[in-house]
Amino acid sequence: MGILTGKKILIAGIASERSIATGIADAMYQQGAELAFTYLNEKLKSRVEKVAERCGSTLLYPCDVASDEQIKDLFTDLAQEWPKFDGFVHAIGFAPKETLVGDYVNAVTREGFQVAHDISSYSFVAMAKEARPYLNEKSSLITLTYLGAERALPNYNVMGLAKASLEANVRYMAASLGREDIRVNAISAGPIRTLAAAGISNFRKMLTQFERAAAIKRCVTIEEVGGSAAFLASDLAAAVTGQVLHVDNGFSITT
Ligand code: 0WD
Repeated sequence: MGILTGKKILIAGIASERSIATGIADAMYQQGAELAFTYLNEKLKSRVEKVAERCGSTLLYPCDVASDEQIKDLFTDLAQEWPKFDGFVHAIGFAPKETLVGDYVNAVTREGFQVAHDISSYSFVAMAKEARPYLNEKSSLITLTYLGAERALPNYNVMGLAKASLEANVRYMAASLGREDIRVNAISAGPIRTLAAAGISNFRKMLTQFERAAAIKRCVTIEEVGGSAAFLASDLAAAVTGQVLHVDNGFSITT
C-alpha cells in the first residue's frame, strides 16, 4: 500500500525516458496511483505508451496545450473512463529556441514572449479550468518551475518570465480552488538533462556549476523530483497549497 493508493492522476509532459514527467509517473505508480497520460503529437506517442505500459495504464490522450479545443476534448474523453479523478501533473514548458540564447533584451521578441507565457504558464490554468468539474476533493495539481523565475540566470531569458508567471499562477489557482479542497503547487527542480534542457544554451556548464555550488554536491534526478511530486499529490501534503517546493539539493539557499 503506497501513499497514492486509490488516487487517479493524469500526467502531461512526457517527451522521453528522461523527462521529469517520466520520473514522476514511475514514482506515483510505485506509490499505488492509477495513471493516465497525454502526448503532444504522434511522434511522441510511442514513447509515452512505453511509460504508460510499465505503469499498467492504457489511458493515453493527445493534447497540445496550445489548443483550448484539445484540452476540452482531453477531459471529456478522460471522463468516459474516470468520471472523477484526483489531479494532474503539468510538466510542460516551451519557448522558441532563439529566445533562449545570449543577451535577454536582444533575444526577446513579442512573439517569443507570448508563446513562452502561453505554453508554459497559461496552459496550467487552462487545464485546471476544464478539469475542475471532474476533480475530487483533496485533488492535487502540480507544475514544474525553475530558479530562473526568481533570478536573472544566463540564457534562461524569457522562460524565466514565463516561470515567474507560472509561480504566480500557482498562488492564484490555489486561492481559487482551495474552497473545493483542491491544492495547487509547483516543484522548482534543479537542472536535469532532458530534451527541454537541450534547448538552453550552455546547459552542460550550468550542471557543473550546480554540482559545485549546491549544498548536496550532485545533480538532481528525475526519480528525486518524482518522490517529491508523489508526496505533493498525496494526502500527506493535505495542508500544502500555493507553494513552490525547491527540489534542488539546496542550490537556491547556497547561491
Ligand atoms: O532542468 C530541467 N530539465 C528543468 C525543467 C528544471 C526545472 C524545471 N523544468 C521544467 C520544464 O520547464 C518543464 O516545464 O520541467 C518541465 C518538464 O520539462 P523536462 O522534463 O525537462 O523536458 P521534456 O522532457 O522536453 O518535456 C517537456 C515537454 C515537451 O517536450 P519537447 O521536448 O517535445 O518540447 O513538454 C511538452 C512536450 O512533450 N510540451 C507540450 N505538451 C503539450 N502541448 C507542449 C504543448 N504545446 N509543448 C511542449
